[in-house]
Amino acid sequence: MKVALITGITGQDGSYLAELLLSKGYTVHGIIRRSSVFNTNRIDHVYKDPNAVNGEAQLFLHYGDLSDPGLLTELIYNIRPDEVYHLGAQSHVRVSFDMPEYTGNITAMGTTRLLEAIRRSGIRPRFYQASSSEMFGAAPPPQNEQTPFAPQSPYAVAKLYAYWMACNYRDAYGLFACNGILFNHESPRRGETFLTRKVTRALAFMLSGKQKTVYLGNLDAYRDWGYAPEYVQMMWLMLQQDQPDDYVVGTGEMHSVRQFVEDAFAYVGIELEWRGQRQHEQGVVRSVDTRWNHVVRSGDVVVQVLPKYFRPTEVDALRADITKARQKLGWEPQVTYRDLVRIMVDYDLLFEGLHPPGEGIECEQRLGYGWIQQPPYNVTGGLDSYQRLPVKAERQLVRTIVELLAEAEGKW
Ligand code: NAP
Ligand code: G4F
Repeated sequence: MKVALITGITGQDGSYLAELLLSKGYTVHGIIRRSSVFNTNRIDHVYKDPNAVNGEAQLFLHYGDLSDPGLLTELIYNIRPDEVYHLGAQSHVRVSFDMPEYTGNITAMGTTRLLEAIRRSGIRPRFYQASSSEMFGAAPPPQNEQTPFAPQSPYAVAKLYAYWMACNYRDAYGLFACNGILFNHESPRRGETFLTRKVTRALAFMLSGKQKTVYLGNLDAYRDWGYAPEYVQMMWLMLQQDQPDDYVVGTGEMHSVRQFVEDAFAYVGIELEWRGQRQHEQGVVRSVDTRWNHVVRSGDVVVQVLPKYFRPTEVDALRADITKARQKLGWEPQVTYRDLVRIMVDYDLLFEGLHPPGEGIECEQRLGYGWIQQPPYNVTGGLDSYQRLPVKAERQLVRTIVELLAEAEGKW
């Protein structure tokens, strides 16, 4: 039975990866940060208390931090992992301009500390480095493994340093180290301050009468947005190859921020039009489905652009050239951009206790990600309380909603 260690297990990707590895029979160890409030809500549903359940626990959590080299060495030495997935990072690009030194300390130096912990321990796990398409920065799309890097933020510079450290430990010490250069990937578990989730969550809040307007930055950047659960499968696959290598993973499609906003609103029957200039633009409701006109009306300003959300230097356009991953790993993304918008809106509506259109949930079920458990949120009382329903009840609730939707459409 293989043993894996995941840094960043409480994050979006870490939580999906933990579920994937558990479904493959791995024993999974994760590093979590001490926090004054619970920060494990993305993985609570797969955690079994090792003290309470005889022999059943396969997921073990350890306090630690990427700033603490001694502890990292101790953890590697004691856990003796076969595979290390290094996902922990200060991962927010805009925040990295506010905290450049901290971002360098955690995102760049944290990687060196972990690599050194591995080297000094004498244990030789396979190593996955969570590299980012942000490293391509100003390089025009499409970007692939040969594209010269041109980072545009402290985050991207830190990730580039970490990328080269992983390459160096591969060349210098023969470590089986792989860089997954992943383009943006999203899900209902995406952090609430990243663009896609900020929009779909705000939309759900508007439809439940809790919010009037969402405040955004640059609407004219383009991103290659994919579905996170598919991307963690690629992380695992990279470490199962005969030789270590670096791979670009994306969908090969790109869309603007503006389009994402329009498509999310259009999916629930709200049409937008844009007024004003770049840094002060507004998204105004042109028409609205009668279902929502008790909370949203024609003429409402639902999007307001604010200069403070612009970045000092922006990455204008990212689109992956996935030829290598397609040829060597058989990568073919299943969830399209259109599906992704629908999945995220459906779940955020569900989390707000609203009846979602359901095409996204249906798509997710059709594609059969059997290893994903339903998102660990309170689906009845909204995101505010974060009280959990038992997992079975959550699954039942989602199933019931899907059945009701199908029935309503005469498909049953
Ligand atoms: P995320 O949701 O922001 O998760 C980041 C994780 O890192 C969290 O578990 C966080 O812990 C942990 N972390 C932060 N600072 C830490 C520290 N000082 N010590 C230990 N752990 C720390 O990010 P994600 O979207 O899952 O992304 C996973 C990785 O892939 C990141 O390295 C990210 O930069 C990279 N990446 C992401 C994308 C994407 O589109 N999602 C694309 C390319 C690369 P807390 O929960 O306690 O905050
Ligand atoms: O969702 P974002 O914050 O993601 P960004 O900056 O592309 O970074 C994400 O993807 C990277 C992979 O390429 C990861 F490495 C990184 O860790 C992270 O997961 O912003 C997407 C776009 C940007 O162009 C941004 O300027 O949306 C634009 N945007 C416009 N208004 C906004 C907002 N982004 C955020 N977060 N918040 C806004 O209000």
